[in-house]
Amino acid sequence: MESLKGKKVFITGVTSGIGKSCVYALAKEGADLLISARRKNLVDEIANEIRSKYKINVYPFQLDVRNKKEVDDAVKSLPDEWKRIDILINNAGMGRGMNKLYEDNPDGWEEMIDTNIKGLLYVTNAIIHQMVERKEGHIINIGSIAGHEAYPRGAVYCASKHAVAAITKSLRADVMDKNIRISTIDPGLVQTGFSKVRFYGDEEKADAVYKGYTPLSPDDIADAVVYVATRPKHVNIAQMIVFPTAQASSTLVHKEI
Ligand code: NDP
Ligand code: 8X3
Repeated sequence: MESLKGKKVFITGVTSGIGKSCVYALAKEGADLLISARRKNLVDEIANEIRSKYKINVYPFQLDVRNKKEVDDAVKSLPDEWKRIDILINNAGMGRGMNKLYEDNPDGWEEMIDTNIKGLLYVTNAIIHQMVERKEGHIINIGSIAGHEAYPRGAVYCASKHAVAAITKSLRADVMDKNIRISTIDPGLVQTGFSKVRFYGDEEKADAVYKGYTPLSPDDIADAVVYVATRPKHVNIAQMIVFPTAQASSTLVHKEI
């Protein structure tokens, strides 16, 4: 097992769910963390808490991954001691709506494509050059089972996560001679803020997604992230699908209600 002590880990989307759990799990391992999301007040709160609890170095900043200039500027203006990033966790992502394509709101398509595909590309591009130069680094994408299966009422979300899967595979081939690991962790149902965002704030609809079975918790995925990040340098966990025990596919979930 490789230690994460003092490693610089850049994480997007840390104010909720999987990203937030990753912050705490990696802080516990002694990593130094560059943490970001759009809600800067929440990023700052988390930074203060983990600084005092885990005695690690933390660099909090505001970042909307959809904005290429903001992403490039944020990475370019990192203080020297934060410029060398060992691990990037592309976590920021979202779903909008669950409707038949012909009844869906195209505004949500833009948001999903801009965040899940273009945002991931912008952040990856801003950070990978220094990894290529140093011939060292690890990028862990948070994909989804929706990147393996296409389910009804999920065309654009599934398309965005299929894109993440394709980018992950191509990029792995692009940097296999550069000692850079590219991994994807692809969860099934995880109880986070995801469904509330997907259903535009409708808590009843969101809660129903997780009723009748035990969903994954974001800590379960953070645990997987720590596992993937701590393998010996010659070991790349290329892809990891993680389901709750009651889930067998995107559409097969055993619910007792
Ligand atoms: P949450 O809604 O709980 O968290 C999403 C995080 O992403 C928030 O911190 C949010 O912060 C951030 N975010 C959203 N849009 C942007 C943006 N444009 N720029 C920067 N940060 C952004 O959802 P999850 O934790 O569940 O989602 C995390 C990842 O996991 C996503 O990629 C999602 O697709 C994936 N996933 C989730 C599953 C689930 O069942 N929950 C299953 C499979 C994959 P802020 O609003 O402050 O910017
Ligand atoms: C989120 C999980 O299966 O609801 O990626 O799309 S799913």
